[in-house]
Amino acid sequence: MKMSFRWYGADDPVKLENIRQIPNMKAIVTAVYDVPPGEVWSVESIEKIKNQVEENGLDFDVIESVPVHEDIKLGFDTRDKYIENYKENIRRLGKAGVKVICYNFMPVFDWTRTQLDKVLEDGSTALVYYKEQLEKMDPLTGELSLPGWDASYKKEDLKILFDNYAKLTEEDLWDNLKYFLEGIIPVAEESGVKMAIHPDDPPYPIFGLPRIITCEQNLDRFLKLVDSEYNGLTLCTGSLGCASSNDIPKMVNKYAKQKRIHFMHIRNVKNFADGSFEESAHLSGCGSLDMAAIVKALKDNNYEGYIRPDHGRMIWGETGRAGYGLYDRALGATYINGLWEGINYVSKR
Ligand code: DNO
Repeated sequence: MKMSFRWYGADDPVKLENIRQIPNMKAIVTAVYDVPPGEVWSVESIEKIKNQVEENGLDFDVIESVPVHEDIKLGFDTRDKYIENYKENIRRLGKAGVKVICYNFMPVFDWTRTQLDKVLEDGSTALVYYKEQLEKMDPLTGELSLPGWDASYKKEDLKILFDNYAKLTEEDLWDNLKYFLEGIIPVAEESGVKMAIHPDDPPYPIFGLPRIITCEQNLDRFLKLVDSEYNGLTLCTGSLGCASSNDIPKMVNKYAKQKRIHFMHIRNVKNFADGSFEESAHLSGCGSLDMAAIVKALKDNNYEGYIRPDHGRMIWGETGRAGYGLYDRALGATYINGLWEGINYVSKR
C-alpha cells in the first residue's frame, strides 16, 4: 500500500510541509480547482500542482476528483463533448505521472451531511447525518454547501437539474454510466491511469435523486459494465459503511482479490438504528466498523494501491475545511500504519 493524504491546493490551510511530516506519508491526492466541471485542465495548472507536491518530497499520484459533468450523467446530447474533455484530462494527467483518478457518479450533490460541526462528548466536532435534520432540508434553496460540492449552482440551476433528474430512472443512470465508461476506459488504459469510482455517500437515493454506487450487488454490476482493471473502485469504508447492510471487510476482501480497488478511503462511522450516523474517530472502538478486519483484508490480498485516511474530526482547536483538518487525519494515518505493521508482523510469525 502507499499512504496518501488529500490536499486542496495552495488555498488549503493544511500545508504540504506539515503533511510530509506524517510518518510513512508518500503521496498527495489533489485536483486542479481553477476550472469549472466539464472543462479541460490546463497543462500549466497540472504542472504547477505537480511541482508544488514534488518540491515537498511527495508524489503527485492521485487525482480526486475529475468531476463528471451533469450532462453526462443525464445522457444529454452534449455529453460527447464533455466525454472528449474528460478523455483529454485523463491523457494530460497520465502524462504528468498520475496513477489513479477518483471520481463519482452522484447526481447533483456529492457526499451529504446535515451538520458539519456536531460537538461530540469529548469536545471535538464532527460531520453528522441525522435523518431528522435531513427531512427539514430543502436542497432547492441553494444554501446547502459542503466541501467538495460544486458551489457554482444557483437556485435556478438547481431547479432545472432536479426537473431533469425527475425524468431519469436508475436504469437510465446505469446506461449513462456505461456509455461514459465505454468512452473513457480505453483512454485510461492507453494513458496508464486507473479510474476509481467513489461510492455514493450516503449509499441510497436522497432528495429524490437516484444513486446507484451503493452496495455489493451494484459494485459487481459496475465492474462488469467495462471489465477492465482500469475500471476500478475507490473503496470508501465510511460511505458504504453507513448502510449497516454493507459488510465492508467482505467487500474489501472480494474486490482487493479481483485487483479492482485502486484507492482506499479509510474512516470509521457510528451508525444508529434509524439510519442516522456520525463520523467518528478512526479507531474501531469509536464507531461501527471493524478497522482491523478492513486492513487485514487489504494485507491478505497484498494490496498495492493507495490508502488515504478519510475525514477527521476537528480536534485541538483546529479550524478549517470540515472533515479535512490536519490533526485527526494525521492520527488516522498513524492508526492505519499501526494496523498495517501489526497485521504484517503477526502474519509472519
Ligand atoms: C468526500 C470525498 C468525496 C469524493 C468524491 C469523489 O470527502 O471522499 O467528495 O472526493 O465523491 O468524486
